[in-house]
Amino acid sequence: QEYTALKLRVKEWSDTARPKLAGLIPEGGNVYFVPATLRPETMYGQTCCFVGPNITYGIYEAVAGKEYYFISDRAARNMAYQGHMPAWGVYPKIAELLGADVVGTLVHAPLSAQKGGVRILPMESVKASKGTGVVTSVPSDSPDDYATMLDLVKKAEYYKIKKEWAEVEILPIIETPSYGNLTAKFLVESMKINSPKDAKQLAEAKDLAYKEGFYKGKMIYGDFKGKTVEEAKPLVRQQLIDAGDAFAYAEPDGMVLSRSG
Ligand code: ZZB
Repeated sequence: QEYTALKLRVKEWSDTARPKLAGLIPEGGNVYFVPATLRPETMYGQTCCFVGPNITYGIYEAVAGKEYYFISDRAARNMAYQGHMPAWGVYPKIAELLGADVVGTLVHAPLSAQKGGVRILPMESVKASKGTGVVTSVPSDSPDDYATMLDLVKKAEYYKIKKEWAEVEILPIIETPSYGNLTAKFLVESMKINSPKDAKQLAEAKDLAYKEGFYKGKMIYGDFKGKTVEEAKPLVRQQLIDAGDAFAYAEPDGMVLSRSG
């Protein structure tokens, strides 16, 4: 899997994370949450960024004294063999935090229409074993994100979040012939998906959203408005990489290794 790894710079830590990180990040150093995405063309529509509340994450030094990545251990190790850490195979760990510790942190999300930043929020279905364990949320085009966002708003107290962190306006960015301009909302409603725990239906909805978006979608927002999604995807990705806001991240095929070895 070839992902785009996006750099969401921390603007303000959650109350739980701040004291745990005191003195660990040098003056002038920036920490980034780094979600892995297959849909760089949807980044205009980011409304928050998800972590698994029970997943253990690290903060790793990617550029000495300057850049630090909040990701899973596994992702840090992979990145160390893809040229994204200070030296080959080296991934210095500065701190360890639980996903729950960083809920409420405010980050700057590149390209997002939310110019003031977006919040780190909990998502139970985040897999520690995939991507970076950090997932940026685009509720206009990802059924999982849409269903989770509805649940977070509905049960804000249970999730220990402020309702307004999740209650962010959903921006239409891609128009499709079958599902309109809010693909995820359309699919969640028409398939009667009631909860982020409806895993089987959500997987089906994701499949449909990918296919319709990629083959029939047209951009209705951003620099490549009017182009097809197929045309815009590599252009947005390159723009993010050129700006220093993203980099290519490949997922090694661990399944094959464990099966044969
Ligand atoms: C933003 C985005 C916008 C995504 C969209 C999808 C969609 P896949 O398809 O199964 O290979 N993701 C990444 N890492 C994780 C994780 N550790 N746990 C759970 N979800 C994860 O998965 C790739 C997509 O799944 C990624 O792309 C990410 O969400 C999420 F409009 O990033 B995506 C129709 C999907 N639309």
